[in-house]
Amino acid sequence: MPGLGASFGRGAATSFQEDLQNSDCILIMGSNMAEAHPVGFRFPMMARERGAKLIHVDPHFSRTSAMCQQYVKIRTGTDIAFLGGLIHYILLHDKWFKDYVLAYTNAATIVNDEYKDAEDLGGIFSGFDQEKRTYDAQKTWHYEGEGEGERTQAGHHMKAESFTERTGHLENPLPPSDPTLQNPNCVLNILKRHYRRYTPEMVADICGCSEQDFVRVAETICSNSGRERTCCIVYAVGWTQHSTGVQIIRSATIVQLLLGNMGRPGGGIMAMRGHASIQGSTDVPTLYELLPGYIMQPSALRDHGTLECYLKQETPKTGFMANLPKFMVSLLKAWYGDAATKENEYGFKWIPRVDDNYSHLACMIRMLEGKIKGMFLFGQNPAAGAPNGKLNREALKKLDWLVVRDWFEIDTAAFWYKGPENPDPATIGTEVFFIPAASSAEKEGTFTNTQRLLQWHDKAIDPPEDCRSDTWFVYELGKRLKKLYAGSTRERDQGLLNLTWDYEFDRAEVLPDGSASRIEGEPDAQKILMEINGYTVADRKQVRDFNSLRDDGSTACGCWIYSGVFPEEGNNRSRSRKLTPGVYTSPDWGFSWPLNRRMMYNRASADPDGRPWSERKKYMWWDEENKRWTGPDVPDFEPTKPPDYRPNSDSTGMQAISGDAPFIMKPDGRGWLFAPMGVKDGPLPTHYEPIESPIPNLLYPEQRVNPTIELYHVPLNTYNRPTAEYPIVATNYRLTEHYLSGPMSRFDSWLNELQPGMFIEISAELAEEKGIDHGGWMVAWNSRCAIEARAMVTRRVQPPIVNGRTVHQIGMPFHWGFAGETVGAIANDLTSISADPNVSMHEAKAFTVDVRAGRLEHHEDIKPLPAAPWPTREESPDTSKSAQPEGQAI
Ligand SMILES: Nc1nc2c(c(=O)[nH]1)N[C@H]1C(S)=C(S)[C@@H](COP(=O)(O)OP(=O)(O)OC[C@H]3O[C@@H](n4cnc5c(=O)[nH]c(N)nc54)[C@H](O)[C@@H]3O)O[C@H]1N2
Ligand SMILES: Nc1nc2c(c(=O)[nH]1)N[C@H]1C(S)=C(S)[C@@H](COP(=O)(O)OP(=O)(O)OC[C@H]3O[C@@H](n4cnc5c(=O)[nH]c(N)nc54)[C@H](O)[C@@H]3O)O[C@H]1N2
Ligand SMILES: [Mo]
Repeated sequence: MPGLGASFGRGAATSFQEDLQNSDCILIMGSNMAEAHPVGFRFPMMARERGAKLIHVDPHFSRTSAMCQQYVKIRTGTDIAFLGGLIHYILLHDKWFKDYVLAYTNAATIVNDEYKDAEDLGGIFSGFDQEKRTYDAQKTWHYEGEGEGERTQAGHHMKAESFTERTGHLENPLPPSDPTLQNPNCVLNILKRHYRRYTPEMVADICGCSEQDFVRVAETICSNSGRERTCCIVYAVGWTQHSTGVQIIRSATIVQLLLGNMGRPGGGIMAMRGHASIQGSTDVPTLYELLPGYIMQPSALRDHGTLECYLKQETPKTGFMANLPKFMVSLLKAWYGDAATKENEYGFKWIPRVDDNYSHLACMIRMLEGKIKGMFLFGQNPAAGAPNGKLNREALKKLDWLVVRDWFEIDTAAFWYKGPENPDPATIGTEVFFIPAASSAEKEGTFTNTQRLLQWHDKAIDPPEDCRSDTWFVYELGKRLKKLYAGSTRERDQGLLNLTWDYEFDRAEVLPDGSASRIEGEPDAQKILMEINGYTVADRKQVRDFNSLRDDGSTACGCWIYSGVFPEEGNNRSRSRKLTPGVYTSPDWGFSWPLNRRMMYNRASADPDGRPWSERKKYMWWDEENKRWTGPDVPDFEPTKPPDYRPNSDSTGMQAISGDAPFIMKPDGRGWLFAPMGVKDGPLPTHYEPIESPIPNLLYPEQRVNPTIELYHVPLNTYNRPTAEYPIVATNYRLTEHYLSGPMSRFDSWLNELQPGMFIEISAELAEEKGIDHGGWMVAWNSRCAIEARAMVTRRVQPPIVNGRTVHQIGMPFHWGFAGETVGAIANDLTSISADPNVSMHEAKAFTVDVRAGRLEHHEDIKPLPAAPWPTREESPDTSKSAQPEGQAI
């Protein structure tokens, strides 16, 4: 089962945190960077010292807000309205960076004329299948002349997460365009129409901010973008954890492309990722629908029977991902070694095929339904950390066995005898195996941080007693399984039997104090990294980088995007620690994928002719004398392709990308303002209300929420109706002093002293209305559960005025549970399970509740309150207006 963490903070920063110091303006939105990324926050602070403007847009005022010159309070879940307002403002006031936009984006590209915009169809786009509640993008969103083609989108069960699925496929790398922008179907005109009603008034009405505050933000961002200045956008899970999360991030990319901020110093989009190495766990994924390096997992529901069919279907004709066959075959060689031959398609048939949504949340629903027998849990605490904590705990009770490998007896390991429901162990059949895990200081390996940087850490000491590293455990488990299945002739066992499994330590493992390790059987993490980097099969020499990979079985590589991290014996680049004075890209500090490149799309830092846009914002440029791209970073471009190179419409692969097209992953090399494919809920971000929201959609009254959202209608997972029953908007967030669902901090007495217990932040107005005292107890509940906590009455949360009416909004940390030195209510008992269509993300950042003063008298109170029967799965294809209860669509 994929890691919970992995499914929460998807994305990758386009740049590196040190580069934030070069920004002239930083918009922090959906992130509390000062508290959740306090070390990296020094760079926005350095920018501010140099005169940059910092802006924070967030439902609650935090330490980040306090450090910014502008703070705008918004209602949670309304970011697309805000960012759509920015797009409208940029276009209306002609603030877009014309030379950049016309050359580097698909602004001038013509979309086929069957395309109908959400603006014309009341909030849905053409190509929508009412029954399945999915879009067929290929049908009507494509560029002029592309036609439907052979390729279809992956089914709904496959999230659009592989590079090839995201970047799509074009027959013609030079799609028809109108650089004069007269054609009504060119992207920029579609964009103008789509956002024409996202006016400052509309933004203020939906988001609950003031028009003036919004306009001030828009002016600040626009006046700090262009040739001479750049603006960066920083986000984290305040954006991702929404039913529209992927589209919120898309909106930011549109803003940044229009303003010419992508691929330039001080620009870009900084995805602030979470857990140590969560970036790593999506790169070499713990995800069900991806193979390492964002290669699509073969699917049982597509034409993936043979490697040939798979590659034929998935390989784009143009752009960088045309290299897919090299990466795929090299991956198979790394996994299956000598057993992978041309004759058996390198063992392709041994890879399991996906046939449904197996993301964490979907699996917990299956578990609740009794369809899953056992679970291994490596460093994850779903009993408190996953949305709908109560449902998660109930699901665990349905298991036959559960293995928890952790440092502490966490909530998920103790669910059978402790917890808000006072469980009776005699009634629970789950056998729980608690296995102690080594901590990061007790093992060696790499972390990949938020800026795609791999850094090696040595083992400082051996883990105590029976604690072992996760690598030790998995390696040992693999060895035992191989032994168990040895000699089997069943086809389905051959993958396991042929798996290369040879990471023995064949050098002495010496600890920093010079003593020998006493851990027997610890695999050599360095060997694993060497395999990930890749090697030539004949002589087992490390390959320099992924440009050396081949599709004929002569090379092996465990994860192509990491190739180059260990380019030759003895050169573990993730271990390098050299700071080069004066070069802030620090190319000798760790290894930044891909190819040790710090900033993605950096070809865009030069103009179409290859000259820096300005002296002040110089980064990479074309060196005419030496005929190559140069600058302080690794060019994100073919190093010797001149700016004036032009393909023709028959060109394939990288040949099809012209010398002035910086977005080489895309099949046309352009930044996509309009996405003709690759997103499942629309080619343009559109404002929808959160699944739970007390107000209608002011922009599209007929279409309340994202029409493609996946809902799970099971008794413990009801959704609150947009009625007066749960009128209060709620969100949640982190505290510097605690970590996630709390195991890593709730067992630490010093941190507990600093933040001793669960609380809910409420406004003075709400406190007065409900008679709740500051510091006193309060109860928050909805149709799923009820929790009690101390009330913090504060001006840090203030009710937004939405469409002329006061909407109360509250916020709370989500760090507590029932295990640990301090215990407290679980915020996630109030959140629900749902899945956004692109990445299966839940909507923990926006839900509804009601509150009262006082305490929960006894645990009986926690029984779910009467659930509204609407919406059900059957009823929810309801974009047909007539079927709507209360005239509203979900
Ligand atoms: N101390 C500490 N540091 C951490 C963690 C921790 O638990 N403790 N966790 C780590 C992990 S795994 C992650 S993923 C990162 C997460 O880092 P962040 O995303 O910064 O963490 P949060 O505090 O959950 O959410 C950020 C902000 O989003 C706001 N927000 C909520 N809803 C919305 C919305 O609809 N729109 C907007 N614009 N803002 C909204 C919240 O009010 C909050 O201020 O932090 C990492 N760092
Ligand atoms: N309501 C709400 N829910 C959220 C979020 C939110 O903002 N709001 N954020 C979400 C996000 S972004 C994330 S990342 C998830 C995180 O959710 P989880 O992944 O469940 O994170 P933790 O609660 O920190 O649990 C991690 C566990 O790993 C253990 N551990 C640490 N190191 C190791 C190791 O090396 N080996 C092993 N075996 N165990 C180890 C720790 O002791 C801890 O018990 O929570 C999500 N849930
Ligand atoms: Mo996270």
